[in-house]
Amino acid sequence: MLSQVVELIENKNRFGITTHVRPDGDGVGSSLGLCWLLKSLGKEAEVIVRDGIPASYLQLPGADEIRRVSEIDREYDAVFVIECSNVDRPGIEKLEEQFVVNIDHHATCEQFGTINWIDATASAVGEMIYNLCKAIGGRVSKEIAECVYMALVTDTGSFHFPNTTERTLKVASELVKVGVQPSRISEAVYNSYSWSRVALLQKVLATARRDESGRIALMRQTLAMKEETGAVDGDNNGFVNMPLVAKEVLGSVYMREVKPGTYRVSVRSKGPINVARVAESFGGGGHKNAAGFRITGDWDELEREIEERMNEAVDLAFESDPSLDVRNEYSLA
Ligand SMILES: [Mn+2]
Repeated sequence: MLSQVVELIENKNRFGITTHVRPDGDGVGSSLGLCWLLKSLGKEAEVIVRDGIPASYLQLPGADEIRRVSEIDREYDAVFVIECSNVDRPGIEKLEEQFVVNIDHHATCEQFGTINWIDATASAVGEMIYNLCKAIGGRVSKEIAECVYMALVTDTGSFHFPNTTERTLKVASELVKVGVQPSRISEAVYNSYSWSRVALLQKVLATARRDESGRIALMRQTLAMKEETGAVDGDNNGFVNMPLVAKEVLGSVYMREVKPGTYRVSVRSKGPINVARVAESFGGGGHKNAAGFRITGDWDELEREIEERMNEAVDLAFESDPSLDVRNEYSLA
């Protein structure tokens, strides 16, 4: 918990910080924010990751110093592992031999660290890094603020998602107070892609359809689409959310072929519909409204199965609260 993390930082000096493979805004922002905090306290710290950092996050202060490694190759007093469900998620060998500090905001996270600080009420790990900074008596520098703000913006979908709380906005406000320019961070996150994202979106959206109920939208991305457009990892960020702009769509399924016969599936939902359960039933996981899994088999067959589970999830939401009109909940009229 937090007090153990504070004590550790006060008593030790050399720290590594890492996050999951294919790092996202919370992973990179929180890692860099923590790194700036540790340095401001006179500690030695560095961020190490297995994969490359997407271009939008490379604009964060300190991002150019992130070191790519496949195994632990230096001596640390402790290694912070940011938002990982288990110790293998960073994809870094010998990590399990380290003094590991597990920091996450997912309730489903395994207690794999020597110290585990899990706060499922935090919108992003970034919010926890801000709390840590306050708890340890650190100053929220502009660098820390920019990194933490990036984490908040990306994990809350620009403060759209249900994990956005009063506390999230309060923290964001504090970050702006110390110099964060929200428009600059948003530009970096949302308007810094290559044209390949537009080209890929065109092809993926062309496959969008609704199931018979009209409540579930489904989209596909083939390996060929990625090749033809020259798309890179990250170009498809957020595609899964797009069908949800239609009021009548309550759930969205986005299947992308990662190798012939194998698909990464992202599922999204509105309000009380729990798609984490859908993902879990296929061996994956996530949050109530945003989850994912990996699956192998016949594309059409798998899609039908997923479609069925998604409809079950919608039905369950209605059943558990008969007074609920999921459609009307999203109507402002
Ligand atoms: Mn997160």
